[in-house]
Amino acid sequence: MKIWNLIEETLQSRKMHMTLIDPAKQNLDAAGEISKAAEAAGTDAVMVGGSTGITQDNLDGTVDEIKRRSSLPVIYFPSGANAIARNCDAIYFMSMLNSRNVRNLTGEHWRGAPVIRQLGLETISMGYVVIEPGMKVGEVGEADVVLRDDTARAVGYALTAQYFGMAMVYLEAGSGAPSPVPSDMVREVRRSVRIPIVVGGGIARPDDARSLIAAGADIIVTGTLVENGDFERPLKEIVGAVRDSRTAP
Ligand code: 1GP
Repeated sequence: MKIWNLIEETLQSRKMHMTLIDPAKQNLDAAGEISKAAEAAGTDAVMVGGSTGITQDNLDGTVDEIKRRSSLPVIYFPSGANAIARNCDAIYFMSMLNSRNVRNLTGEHWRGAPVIRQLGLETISMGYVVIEPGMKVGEVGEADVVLRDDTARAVGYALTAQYFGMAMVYLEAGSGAPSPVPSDMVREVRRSVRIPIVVGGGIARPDDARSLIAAGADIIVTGTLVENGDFERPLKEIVGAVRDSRTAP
C-alpha cells in the first residue's frame, strides 16, 4: 500500500504519531534499537532526516537498519538533494514556505526530483512552515520564522500549502524547541484548512500531544525524546496519548 493511502486511511479513525530518527545523532545499532522500541510503543512510521550531517552513507545505513529491526514504514524527511534515501518507502517532497532562500523553496527540489523519479520513490508533498524559535532548522533553512503570536501568518502559509495542492502542512517549532507550536495557532490553522496538519518540535510530554490534537493536529512528530536513554516509557506514553486523543468538535 502506498504510504499516502495508509496515512489517509489511518487518519479517518485516529490521530498518528511518527518517530524522527536523525542519522547524524546515533550509530546504526542505536537507530535500529530506537525503531524496534518505537514499533513496540505503537508509533505509525519512522521519519529519517536531520538539518546537518546527513550523508548518503549514514542515511542509507540508517534506513537499512530500521528496516532490518522493524516493519514500520520509513519516510525520508530531507534537508536537501545531497542525499536521497534509496530504500525508504516514501519521501516528503517538502518546501520550506517561509525560507528566505529559494534553495529551500524549489532549488534543492529541481536537483533531487530527477533522482526521485529514477528511483521510483513515492512522494508526499508537504508545505513546511517554521515557527519561532525554529532552532537549528530555522537557522540553516534561513527561515523568516513565524512569531508565536502571529497566527494569521501561520494560517496564510497553511492555506498557501493547500492552494498549491500540497497533501499536508507541517508546523515546525524546531527540534529541541523549549515549547511546541502554540495550540491556539494550530486551532486557527485547523479552522482554515482541510489538509492534514503535522506538528513537531519540542513535544516532550503526553499533555503537549493531547492539547495539540485537541486543537486539530493530525500527526505528532517527536525526535529528541528518543535520543536520550530510557526513552521507552515516555515514548509509549506520548504515542498512547496521540492514539487515544480526539480533536475537540
Ligand atoms: C523536528 O519536529 C521534529 O523536525 C521533532 O522535534 O526533536 O523536538 O521532538 P523534537
